[in-house]
Amino acid sequence: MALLPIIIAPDARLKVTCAPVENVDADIVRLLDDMLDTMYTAPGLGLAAPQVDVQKRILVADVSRDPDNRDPIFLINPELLEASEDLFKYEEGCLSLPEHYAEVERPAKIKVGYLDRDGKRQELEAEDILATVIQHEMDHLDGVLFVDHISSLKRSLILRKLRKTKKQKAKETAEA
Ligand code: GNR
Ligand code: NI
Repeated sequence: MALLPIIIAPDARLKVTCAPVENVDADIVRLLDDMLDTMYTAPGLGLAAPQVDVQKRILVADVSRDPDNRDPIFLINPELLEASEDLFKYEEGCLSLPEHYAEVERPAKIKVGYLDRDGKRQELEAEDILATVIQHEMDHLDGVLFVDHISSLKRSLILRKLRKTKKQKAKETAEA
């Protein structure tokens, strides 16, 4: 059990294409568990490895929102196998873009192939919020943030505010 620091945008480490996991070994399983703890503590509905400075194709998610009935999923090397024509619109947030939200439309139903935490090949079908969160996390693995799906005007506004907040935080740290 360990909580991992979450990288806040703008940061070059959120823009990289992550590498596939070669072997689901004990280190990967520990990372999955640490990511899940970090996600629940944040709290968030999902978390991708690059957000915690690990450039590997790994994500965790749990959209149950009920601490007494947790339903986590662990996806390693996820691949989109199918995506519906019909779309689902949802107000997205991101732990790497704190306090900023915007509506994004994505396929409403998806089918994903992946390795589970035992390294076994699995397939998963998801719809609505879970489909949205999985696609949001899979984007992170290719250096894509939800703001890359909205107008450049809204994106610039959000990134400018985040840059300002970062500068302010750095200044406060220097003064302390
Ligand atoms: O906590 C999160 N909520 C959320 C809401 C709508 C769409 C996607 C998400 S994922 C996000 C956590 C996060 O940043 N994952 O990368
Ligand atoms: Ni995110």
